[in-house]
Amino acid sequence: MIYTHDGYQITRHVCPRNCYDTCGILAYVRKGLLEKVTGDPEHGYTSGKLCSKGQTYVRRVYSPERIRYPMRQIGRGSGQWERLTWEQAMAIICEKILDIKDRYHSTLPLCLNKYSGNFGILHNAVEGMFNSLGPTTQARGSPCWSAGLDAQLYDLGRNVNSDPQEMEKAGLIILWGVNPAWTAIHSLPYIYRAQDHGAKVIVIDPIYTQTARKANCFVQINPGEDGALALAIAKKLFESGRIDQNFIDCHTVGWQQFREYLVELDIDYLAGQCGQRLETIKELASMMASSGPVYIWAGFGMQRHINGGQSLRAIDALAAMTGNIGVAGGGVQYAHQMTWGFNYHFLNSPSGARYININEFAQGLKRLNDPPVKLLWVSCRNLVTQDVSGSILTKELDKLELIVTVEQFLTPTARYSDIVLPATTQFEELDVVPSYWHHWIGLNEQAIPPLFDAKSDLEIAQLLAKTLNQYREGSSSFPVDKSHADFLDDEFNDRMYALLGINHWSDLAAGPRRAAVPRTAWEDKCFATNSGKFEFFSIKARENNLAALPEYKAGIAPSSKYPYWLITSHAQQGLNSQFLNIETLLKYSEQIVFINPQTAAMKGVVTGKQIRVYNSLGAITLKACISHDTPPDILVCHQGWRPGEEMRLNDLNAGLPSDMGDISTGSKGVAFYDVFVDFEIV
Ligand SMILES: Nc1nc2c(c(=O)[nH]1)N[C@H]1C(S)=C(S)[C@@H](COP(=O)(O)OP(=O)(O)OC[C@H]3O[C@@H](n4cnc5c(=O)[nH]c(N)nc54)[C@H](O)[C@@H]3O)O[C@H]1N2
Ligand SMILES: Nc1nc2c(c(=O)[nH]1)N[C@H]1C(S)=C(S)[C@@H](COP(=O)(O)OP(=O)(O)OC[C@H]3O[C@@H](n4cnc5c(=O)[nH]c(N)nc54)[C@H](O)[C@@H]3O)O[C@H]1N2
Ligand code: SF4
Ligand SMILES: [Mo]
Repeated sequence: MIYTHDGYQITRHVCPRNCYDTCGILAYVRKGLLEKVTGDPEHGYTSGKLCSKGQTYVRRVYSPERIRYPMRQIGRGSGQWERLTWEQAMAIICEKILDIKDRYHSTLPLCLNKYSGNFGILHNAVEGMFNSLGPTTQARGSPCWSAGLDAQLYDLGRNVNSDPQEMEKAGLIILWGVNPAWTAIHSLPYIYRAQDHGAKVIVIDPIYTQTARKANCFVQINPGEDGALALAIAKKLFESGRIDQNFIDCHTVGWQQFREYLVELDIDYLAGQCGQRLETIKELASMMASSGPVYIWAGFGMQRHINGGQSLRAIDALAAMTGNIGVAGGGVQYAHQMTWGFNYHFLNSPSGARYININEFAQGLKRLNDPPVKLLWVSCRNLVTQDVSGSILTKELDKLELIVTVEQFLTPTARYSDIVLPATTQFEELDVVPSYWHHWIGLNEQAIPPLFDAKSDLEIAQLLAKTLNQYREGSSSFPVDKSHADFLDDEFNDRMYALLGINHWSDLAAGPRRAAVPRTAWEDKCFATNSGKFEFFSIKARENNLAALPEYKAGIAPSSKYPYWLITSHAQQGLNSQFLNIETLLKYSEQIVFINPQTAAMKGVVTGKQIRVYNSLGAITLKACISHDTPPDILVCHQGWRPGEEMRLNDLNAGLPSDMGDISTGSKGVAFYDVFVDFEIV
């Protein structure tokens, strides 16, 4: 698996962050030291390139800030840490687990909160270990993509997408609430190539983003009003007969009802709602009708609103009525789960588990009393900065008897814990990592031994299971003697091997493989809905108390008390709360709020001024930057965590639920971008 070249041992890796791109990486090790990383040229989508965050990996691995040893905090939040051995840490945790079990005659007071720090499949060991303890309490759902996933399940039946490379074949690309120039940079070459072939690119976003700068046409939409825009365009196309009747007749159900609905719609009202002139809608309709295949990339950003799922259903309907589904270079691309068909044997059975919506975690902790949660295990998460309702959350955390966080850095969540356990990076462990955007899967080899006392989430799960059983036989059924490789053997199956065209996962050492899934999603037009067709009218949606049709559902608008939106979209140099603590990225380490010049002038704010941004939930102080990129009624502040930063953007976020998410992830999504504030000079 490892070969040498110029004195280096070169190993293959995958960036396991929650990122569209899931890049292939090569690591260069000499004399046991990781000296450099590059992109893996064998990766067909990321083609040997890494983003600025990926370029920091050597510094991240050897960062002086890394947690080196298990540690106990004397007084939660005190900052007084004492080093423990693994044996001591495990003893404290196991004694507490058994004590709780005895007092409550139940394992339900044990709670797990895990999400997206590392998407490697062996990290599912954490859930597996927890499930092996008996019925526990677990955070379920996603802060990220649930509403959009459900929308496409209603319309299409499965979460499937086309190969991003298909963009090259598009006549028109619509980047709808997505900012790939920051969040998925490896998609840009395909967009540029399409432009070279004559394709036009439209960006639909409330903010004039870096992606918008690359477009031929920018539509500055009112937040949460994508449904209004999609339906207005749909009405225009329908009225002028520019629809694909053949596709509609052969491959859809519910057209009759949708058509009747379109007839009733008031286009002036819809245009007003989304903040567009009728001419713009007319122009967008004619671009859609005259440009060849239309490739719509519906981003996660557009669905972070109370009506996010319904808005995506309207976009899907627009694509379907114009025959833009199942055609090369067309479709509505959101995210896929086609290459995640592992066995998940080690998850064990979560039977009897009690769930808390991950987006209402604080409220869930507060609500559950019979029995209450007493121990929290946090893994691959920085919930204190990333979750909504931050201030309620910390109050609820205060009531817990033990918080254990498995981490690489002393994040605000780790600092809120009693015990931190040091986690390895992807260069110190074996794994396999799929993507939710492209169709490549890569092997993540081990390049170097774990630093200091770090262990992988899998090893930690095994150590906990083993120690618990030493204390009390039969406490955990999690397999303790298997290696990472044994677990990969268990996780792969014939279907995954056939999909990747390999006999064994270790064949991936020769390079990442593209799964043999269709490059064009739905090319056979056999949809996975109950009807087997694209469903304009979804009985399933109606059964779930949602509109059966992709009807217009208005977003919410600012009030006179809190007249500005606060949009906290994803940062260029951070990956959620990660990376801004790494030396080379520290120069981006100041939290800035971008304000339209007109708005700023009204309050006498100039660039560099500290302003207090507030609403009924709290207040935070930020440095202002005047920017023409944001409209007068929106403040923009990119999410992220910087060391030493106590202020948290999500303290201002009530975490309104979005409309969908239960069927794909077990809980509704969250309207991260429906936040309203006012501000003043400090
Ligand atoms: N550099 C970087 N890359 C990342 C991440 C990161 O933090 N940094 N995070 C990763 C993760 S976890 C995710 S989920 C993805 C997210 O990446 P994207 O899918 O690009 O999503 P966001 O950044 O949330 O928002 C994208 C755009 O949606 C716009 N937007 C907000 N509200 C609306 C609306 O109502 N309508 C429309 N049309 N647009 C709207 C925002 O202004 C923003 O420019 O990126 C991944 N990649
Ligand atoms: N205001 C606002 N808030 C948001 C969003 C937004 O747009 N605006 N976006 C939301 C979205 S889309 C998402 S996906 C969430 C993401 O929220 P989280 O899933 O909490 O993701 P991260 O912030 O990346 O934090 C993951 C943590 O895992 C740690 N980690 C990395 N590798 C490992 C490992 O191998 N083992 C362990 N145990 N830990 C590891 C990292 O050091 C990091 O601290 O945030 C959400 N929060
Ligand atoms: S953060 Fe995203 S783009 Fe950057 S290296 Fe990782 S997967 Fe690639
Ligand atoms: Mo996300």
